[in-house]
Amino acid sequence: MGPYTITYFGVRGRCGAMRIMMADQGLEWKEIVVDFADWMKGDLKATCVFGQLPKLEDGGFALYQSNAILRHLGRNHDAYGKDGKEAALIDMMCDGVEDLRLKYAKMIYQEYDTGKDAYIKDLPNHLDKFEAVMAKNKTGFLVDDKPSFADYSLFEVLLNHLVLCSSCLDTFPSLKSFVEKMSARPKIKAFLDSDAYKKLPINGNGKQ
Ligand code: 6SG
Repeated sequence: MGPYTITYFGVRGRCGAMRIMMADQGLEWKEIVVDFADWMKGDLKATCVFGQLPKLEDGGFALYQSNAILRHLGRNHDAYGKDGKEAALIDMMCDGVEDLRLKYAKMIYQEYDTGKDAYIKDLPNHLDKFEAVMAKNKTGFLVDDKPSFADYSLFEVLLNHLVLCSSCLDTFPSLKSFVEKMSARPKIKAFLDSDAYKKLPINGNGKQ
């Protein structure tokens, strides 16, 4: 077992990308799954810096905020570019993915019944930005020539969007090829095929 422990609810949610990243990096980690009734007691919440999960423990070091966790893993495992400019571009792409993640979460948790169709209709106006970056870089990744934490985050968000709308990448050849190639990486494929992954719902309210 490696030094990492994830504490989170029994969903993919904000841990989907970090789990795929750790799997692809060949890391092992422990999972502590928090039951919502236990969470509501408030004792664990009171110990969390922002009163939220996920938490990543790296040995005795505790970290909150899913994107800070991705960055920490990126630094630790050489998935944060070759120099400061590449790191800045990777940060930029991760923040772009975060914007899409927040829009998706708002639709899933607040507007699923009334807003899903409009969300899917507007989706190309967000995906085209990632398509342009991916097409321009030509390596099959957003920045550099190997996956960074931003690629894992984008990949996971795209998998979720393919569940929402299976044709959503049909007009985006670079993103479609990216998802196919990431899905075929042996350690990612093994993880996506695992019960540990498949048993978890994408979102906490069961919508997808
Ligand atoms: C929820 O929002 O799963 N953390 C969540 N909720 C509990 O008391 N910016 C940070 C980050 O990137 C956002 C953290 C995030 O790390 S994730 C949290 O801690 C709280 O605030 C989304 C998710 N939701 C499902 C879930 C299971 C238990 C609480 C939330 C839905 C509501 C109740 C059961 C299912 Fe539920």
